[in-house]
Amino acid sequence: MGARLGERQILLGTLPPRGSGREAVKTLRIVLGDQLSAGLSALRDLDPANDIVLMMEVANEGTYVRHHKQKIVLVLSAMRHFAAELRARGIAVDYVALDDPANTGSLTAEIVRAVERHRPTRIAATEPGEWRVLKMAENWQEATGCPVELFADDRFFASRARFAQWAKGRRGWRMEHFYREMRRAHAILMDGDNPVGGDWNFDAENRKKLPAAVTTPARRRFEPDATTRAVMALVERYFDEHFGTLDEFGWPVTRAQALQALDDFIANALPQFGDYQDAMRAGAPFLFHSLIAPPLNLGLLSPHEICAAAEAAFRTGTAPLNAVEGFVRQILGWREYVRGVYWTLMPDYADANALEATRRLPDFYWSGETPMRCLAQAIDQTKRYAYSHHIQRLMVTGNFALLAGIAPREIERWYLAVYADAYEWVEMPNTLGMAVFADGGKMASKPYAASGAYIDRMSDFCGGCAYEVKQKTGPKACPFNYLYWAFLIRQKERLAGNPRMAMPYRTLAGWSPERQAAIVAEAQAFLDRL
Ligand code: FAD
Ligand code: DLZ
Repeated sequence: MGARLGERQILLGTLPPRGSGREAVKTLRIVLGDQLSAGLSALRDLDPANDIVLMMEVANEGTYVRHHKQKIVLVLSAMRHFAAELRARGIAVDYVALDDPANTGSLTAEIVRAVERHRPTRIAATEPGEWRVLKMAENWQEATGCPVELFADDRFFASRARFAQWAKGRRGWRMEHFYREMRRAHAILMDGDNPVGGDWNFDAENRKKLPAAVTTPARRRFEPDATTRAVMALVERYFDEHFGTLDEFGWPVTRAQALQALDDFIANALPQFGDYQDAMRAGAPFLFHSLIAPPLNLGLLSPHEICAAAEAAFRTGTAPLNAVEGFVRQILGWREYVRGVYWTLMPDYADANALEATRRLPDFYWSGETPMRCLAQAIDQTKRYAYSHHIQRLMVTGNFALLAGIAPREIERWYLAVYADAYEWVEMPNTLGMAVFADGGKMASKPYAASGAYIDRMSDFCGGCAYEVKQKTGPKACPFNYLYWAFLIRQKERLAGNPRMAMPYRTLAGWSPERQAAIVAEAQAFLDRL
């Protein structure tokens, strides 16, 4: 007992004697870094007398895209805490640390080594959350010579099959339709057969600008403990060239901390979540958002308990319906919907490029050095916190990538790298489908393209910007303005027939060919300078 996690060691449990009559079934149970849930399907029916849990810190999972340092710290620290909790329950955990000299750096090779060490009767694992890792898992039986049982990941409201059944035969998929079915199926915010409050959606109340006089609540962040600090040192050593800084690390790394973060959100931010969901303010990264995606996507919280906590806040009168419905829709609706889209459309989805965008990602996405203040703010927050909220992702960094025609795969890899909550199953549809319309409308009914006026309306960014948001052309004009119109002109054949794009195309129809050509030329000159 008492081994440091720098070493690989079985701490508890005795291996059954070999060749002594009836051999007990010995299962090697694999827990990946985003599967940190006590009720994980791979851990069900675990026999503490015979089974061993295998957890592996491997360099490849940190580098297949160069993840933000905070994301790697979060995953590895949470893995170490989870292993300690299993051990405290008397479960044998074979934990391979990143700096174990024998560590091969890859999941499959580590499983092969573990099978040689333990000679299990079978391997049990929960389906990985990502296509790439699922393909690896499908090879584990052949690679190890040991039978592998892959269990479904049932930590979601909807199984993959449930989504596929919903999607089958539908001409267009829309989140709102799926969400209503989920509300009914799981009896969330329902009064009998009807939605609470008489409407399914209260978004009309949820698009307010944040008045300067409204203060935002201090948020529950967590001081790194000894385990997290040890991982931080390791990450600085192994991943020193990765994006982002560790100074502001404050993410919950245990289930107990994640529950505290959830309580803090429900009590202090949820009541105003709806009102200011789309607002942005310089120097205020969190506003009234939940900050719950990083622990949720690791498995430290379940979506069911989060929705139940939000609904309870409404039922007890501590949060209004527009806030609670808006929040529940993100989790019960969007999160489940994008997972369904991902698994239904992979692997072809990864190559989607309906708008034929080919531009390289500008360097300022990594440095944050740009005179466009909205982008500089969003990227600076991303560096410091591995976080920016949805509207910054969608309407600032995403909108710019859409308008500038950045190649979908480049911007998609950027989103996967830079956020503490980023996993391909949730990030890819949001990027390809929602932010850059690369799937041509599978996810969203129209591109989320906007000029500087939208950013000005929803934030205080434009005030201190080097550009002038009210100017449409000229050297001081906000680049979002001419990029927006040039985008519409460039994509006219593809988008003008979309009824939801009718208004801007009507405006454009009133412009002379010369005016249109001048806008295109100005946008092109800007893009050439990037
Ligand atoms: P809140 O605003 O408080 O929302 C509550 C919860 O709802 C979130 O924690 C999340 O679990 C869920 N949620 C909200 N919006 C979405 C959405 N569009 N899709 C799926 N779930 C949603 N979310 C991720 O979890 N991982 C990602 O890798 C990711 N990449 C994104 C990339 C782009 C281009 C965009 C536009 C959005 C992305 N999102 C991603 C969705 C969303 O931006 C984040 O979930 C959210 O910002 C996380 O912060 P929060 O926990 O404070 O969320
Ligand atoms: C993201 C991540 C990182 C950085 N490191 C590890 C790791 O060392 N070991 C591990 O088991 N998982 C890690 N992960 C999470 C995996 O990448 C994740 O399981 C896949 O992306 C599937 O969702």
